[in-house]
Amino acid sequence: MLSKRILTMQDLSCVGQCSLTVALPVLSAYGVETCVLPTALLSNHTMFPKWSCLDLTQETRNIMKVWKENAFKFDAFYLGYLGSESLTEVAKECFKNFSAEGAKVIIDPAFGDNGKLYPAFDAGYVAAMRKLIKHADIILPNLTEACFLSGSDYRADADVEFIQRVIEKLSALTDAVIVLTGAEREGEIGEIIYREGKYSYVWAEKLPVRFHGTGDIFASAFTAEYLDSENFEKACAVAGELVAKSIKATDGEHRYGVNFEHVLKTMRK
Ligand code: PXL
Repeated sequence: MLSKRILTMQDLSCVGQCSLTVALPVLSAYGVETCVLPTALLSNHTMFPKWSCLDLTQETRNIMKVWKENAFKFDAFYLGYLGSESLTEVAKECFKNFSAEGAKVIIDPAFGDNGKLYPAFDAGYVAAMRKLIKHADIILPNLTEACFLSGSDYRADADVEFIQRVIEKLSALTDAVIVLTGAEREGEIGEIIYREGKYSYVWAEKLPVRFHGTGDIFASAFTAEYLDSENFEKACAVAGELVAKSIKATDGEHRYGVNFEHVLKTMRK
């Protein structure tokens, strides 16, 4: 079996599961050969009171120079938290130089939640992401990111109708399939998928707790399942189930992430 080789581009946070420390184990467990382009090295993710951050823009350019000499190509790119505007330019260079034929670009904008930007970001980063998503085949924004990208006011009590209006505004900026994550309706949470002017929906039971890092688990499992089946609804259902099982397996300090390791372990035959 010829497997797909993907490149994931996101930060490496040493403490607090997110980004690469989630993407690598999840993608491997789902059988996807994964290469990495680390965008930044952080002491921990930015939901802790303090953090250090080394932006790796310069080193990514050194890495890409050698990759060119080695003629590396990837079947898909999966992007999460990058960290700075210059890294969105690096991402574009990456797509241009290292795409195998028919390569897919999947972008999780990963810059905010609950109506707010993450601490490291500002309007300039949102504007850079707005340009980057033009290069995507699939984007995975939550409602906060969809609102910032489309210039809509965020509403914590958003219903499906409101979310669809935001999605339609966002669709003016990109031809990508939009998979809006974390949509809510009575007692349920799920994804609203907007593809070629049509909607589909994947709903599951809403759990009464929220944990940091679940967006990255969702995006990683979605990517793995989508590359295998090319079925958006199935990819959302599989990813949503991994998140729900991981939340159920978790007790303890929320900022450290959910116990997805336990779920991956129980996937062993
Ligand atoms: O999970 C998103 C994420 C990824 N990487 C870093 C973060 C966050 C969210 O706060 O701080 C460094």
